[in-house]
Amino acid sequence: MPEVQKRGAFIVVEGLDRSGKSTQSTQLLEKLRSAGIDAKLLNFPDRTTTIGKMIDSYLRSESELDDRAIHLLFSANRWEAASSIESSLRAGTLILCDRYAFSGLAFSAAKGLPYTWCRAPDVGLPAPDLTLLLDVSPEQQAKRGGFGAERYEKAEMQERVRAVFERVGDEMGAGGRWVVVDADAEQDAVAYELWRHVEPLAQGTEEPIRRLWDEEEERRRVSELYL
Ligand code: Z5A
Ligand code: MG
Repeated sequence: MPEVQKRGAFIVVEGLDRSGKSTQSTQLLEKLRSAGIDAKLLNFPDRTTTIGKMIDSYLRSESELDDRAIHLLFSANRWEAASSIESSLRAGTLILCDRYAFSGLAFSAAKGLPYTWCRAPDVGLPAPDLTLLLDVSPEQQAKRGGFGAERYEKAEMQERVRAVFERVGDEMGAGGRWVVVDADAEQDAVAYELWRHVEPLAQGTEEPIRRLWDEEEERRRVSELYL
C-alpha cells in the first residue's frame, strides 16, 4: 500500500476584539516551533499589501467606503494569500491564522448586510481543519488594553458580532472543527486549552484540503446535526 502523504494543518484563531487572538497565536507559534514543527503565522487583515493598506485606512476612519466595498476588500485580502496558504500546507507547513473569513462574515453581517451575501466572496477559500473561537465577555473586553481606538470597537457592534459568531459556530460545529474557548480565563489557562486542541494536528493531517462553505460538505454536516 502506498504511504498516504501528510500535509500541514490549517488552524484559525477567531474571536471578538481583545479576546487575546494575537497574544495566543504568537505563543502557539513559539510552542510549535520549539517542538520542532514547521509552522507559519498569518493574520487578517494583512495590512502590508496594497489592499491591506486600504483596509487599514478604513479601520482607522481615515477613509470612507461603502459597506459592501470594504467587505469585498477584506475577502480579496484573503484571496491574495490563498495560493500561498495552499502551497505551504501541501509542503507540510502548519499554518496558524489570526482571524479569517469568519471575522469577515461576522463583522459585515453585524452591520446589517445579508448573511448569505457576506459568505459568498469567501466560498472556495481553503477551509481550516480547526477553528478556535476565543470567547471573551464584554466586561473583560472593556478592561483590556487599547479597546475603542478603531471603527468597530464599540459595545453594541461587538454584541452583534458575538451573535453572528454563534450562528457560524452552530453551522460549523459538527465534527469538532469549531471549538469555543473561554478567553476570560488567565492567559496560561487559555494557552493550555488551545494546545489541547492543536497538539493532535501538529504533526499534520492526511485529510484533503477542503474549501470554505462547500455546499455538499455543509449538507452532510447539517444532516449529522439534525438526523
Ligand atoms: N475585520 C473585518 O471586519 N472583516 C474581516 O474580514 C477581518 C477583520 C479579517 C481589525 O482586526 C478589525 O478588522 C477588527 C475586525 C475587522 N475589528 N474590530 N474591532 P485586527 O485583527 O487587526 O484587530 P487587532 O487590533 O489585532 O485587535 P484584536 O484582534 O481585537 O485583539 P486580539 O488580537 O484578540 O487581542 P490581543 O492583542 O492578543 O490582546 C489584547 C489585550 O488583552 C492585550 O493588552 C493583551 O495583553 C490582553 N490580554 C490578552 N489575553 C488576555 C487574558 N487572557 N487575560 C487578560 N488580558 C489579556
Ligand atoms: Mg489581534
